[in-house]
Order: sequence, then C-alpha cells, then structure tokens
Amino acid sequence: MKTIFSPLHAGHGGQMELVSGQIVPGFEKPSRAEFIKARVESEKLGPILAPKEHSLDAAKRVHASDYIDFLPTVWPEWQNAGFPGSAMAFTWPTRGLRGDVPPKRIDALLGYYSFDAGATFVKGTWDAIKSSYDVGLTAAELVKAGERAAFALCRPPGHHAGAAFMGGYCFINNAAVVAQWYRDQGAARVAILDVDYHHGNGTQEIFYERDDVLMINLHGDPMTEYPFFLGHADERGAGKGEGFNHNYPMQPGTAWDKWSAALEDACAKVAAYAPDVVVVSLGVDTFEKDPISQFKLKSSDYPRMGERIAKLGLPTLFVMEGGYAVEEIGINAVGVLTGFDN
Ligand code: Q9C
Ligand code: ZN
Repeated sequence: MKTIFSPLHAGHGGQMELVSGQIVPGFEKPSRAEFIKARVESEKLGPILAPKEHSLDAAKRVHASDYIDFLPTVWPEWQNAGFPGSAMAFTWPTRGLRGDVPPKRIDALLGYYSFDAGATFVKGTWDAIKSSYDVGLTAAELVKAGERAAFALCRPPGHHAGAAFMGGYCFINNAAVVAQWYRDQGAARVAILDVDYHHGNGTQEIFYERDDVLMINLHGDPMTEYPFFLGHADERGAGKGEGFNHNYPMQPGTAWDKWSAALEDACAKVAAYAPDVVVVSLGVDTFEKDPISQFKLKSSDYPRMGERIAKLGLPTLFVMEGGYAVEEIGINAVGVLTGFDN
C-alpha cells in the first residue's frame, strides 16, 4: 500500500512533558515518524508520497471553528508574551469554573482549549499539525479513488483531540477529519476502529450522538489509565448515536489472547455495520516494551492484527496515532500493514 508522509512533522520537537511530578523530554518525538518511514522503505511496503495541501474546511467539519483558528496563533502569541520554554497550559476550567468565557492571555487560552498539559507548542508545531492533517486527507483521497488501503503516517497524532480541545500529544483529530470527509464525499457509513493503547476520547466525543460513524475503541481501562475521564464500557453513544459507540477497556498486562478476543468482537460489529470504509486509528503503544503503557503485545502480534482487519474485506485507511518504543515502532506499525497486505 501507499504511504503519505511529510518531513514537516520534524519541526514539532524538543517538547517537555510532566510525568510523575517531573518535567522530562516528551515521549512523542520526531524520531517516531522517522523510524516508521525507514521501516516502510526497508519492508518495501510501497511508494512514499508527499501530501497535497488542503484548506482547513475539513477540520472545521469536526472541530469548532474558533479552536482551529486558535491553533496557528499559539506560538506567535507565546513569543509576543515573552514566555520562555514550550507553550503549555497550566489552568483548566473544571467543574465549578466558567468554561464558556475565553480569557485574553495566551497561557490561559491554552487551558481553555485543552484538557491536559500534554499538547505543547514549539516553533514548528503548527506546520507539523497542518502537515499531519494534509497527510490524513491525502491518504483518504487515495482510498476514495479506489486503492484498497493507504497509510497516513500522521505526526502529531490526533485521537485525544476533541471538537474544541487538544491534549495527549494531539491537536487536530486526523481520524475524525477523514471519517467526516468520507461522509461528505458520499459514504453512507464510516467505521472507526481505534487500536491505540489509550482511549480515543476525542474521536468518541466528536461522533457520540451519531449513527453514521461507528466508533470502536480497544484500550487500557480508564479507571487506571490515561485519559482517565472517558472510555468506560457503559459509554454506548447517545440520542441517534445510541448503540454506535463501543468501548473495550482492558486491564494492565493484557496480551494478545485477550486483546485479540476484543478485536474479534469489534470486527464482528464493524462487519454488521457494513461501512463503506474503515478508518483505523493505528497506535502501537500496546507493545510490551512501550515506555508509558501496560499491555503486552509482541511484535509478532501486529501482522496478525493487520490480517484480521484485512479479513473485513473493506476499503481501509490507517491513520498513525501513538507508540513510544521508538526502536520497535517501525517494526510494529509496518507489521500491521504488511499483515494487512499479505
Ligand atoms: N506517564 C497517544 O498515544 N500521558 N497519546 C503520558 C506518561 C499522555 C498518549 C503520561 C499519554 C498520551 C496519542
Ligand atoms: Zn496512545
């Protein structure tokens, strides 16, 4: 299959993040995408193509317009304010505070438009976000034009970003953007299968009241795993969307036997839904050696994941999400894709 990749992701680098009370170098770093690209090449997965530029209209179909307009202003405003370091939120409008009045300071606005301190900006961040969005849409166009599958090598990832907030290394929700784009291009139904270790809270929020986009999430139980505040099994959709959201929270230590049983159930639901296209939020932080995750999948499990998804027999767009064991991230992510292609 073809891969879409942009070198502009690399400008989003050198961030710091808050872990266990310490500020440490960010896990979501540029080498992630470079290792995946190198593996696409060495495995001869297929051609690697540059993205086409797109307007932000497709982003505004799933995100609030003011949120999308805010993102390119962050780094210039942070610089105007004279703040040192990366642009990072520190105050959030939680229960009991006003979440409806945007303040007039850039550091406060970062809190208004986020749910954690995990989506930070440096000089090249906006260009990387925009390139990741272009990568997603360009890959989506390949599948619309008749390719059986395509790989959007997105960085930064997207699935924690909601309609009007960033967080968890995510800014624009690339998977949600392409799912909505397929609907707008005439697809009757789209299924999103999120296999990242973390619950795709942003994607769930965006489609929670809709029956035209099926959302299925396999992830660490939010009782003990990030993002903590969404992703329980009783979240099944609302209104028209009731019954079109499915969560499979799993315990720390989950290995392929249990994980693949959840995938089997998920695939049965996707097949029953009979979507025109499947969008896979492809995170490989389920890997046993992932430095921030607690599942125990092995490198040999990823091709089996790809094979099972291929068995659906549906046009499929893979959108890169998480995975932080950088030495093995290419082996694991591309393992899913070669497993799909075989
Ligand atoms: N102790 C994605 O995989 N918290 N985002 C890390 C480390 C944030 C993960 C804490 C994890 C975000 C796209
Ligand atoms: Zn993740």
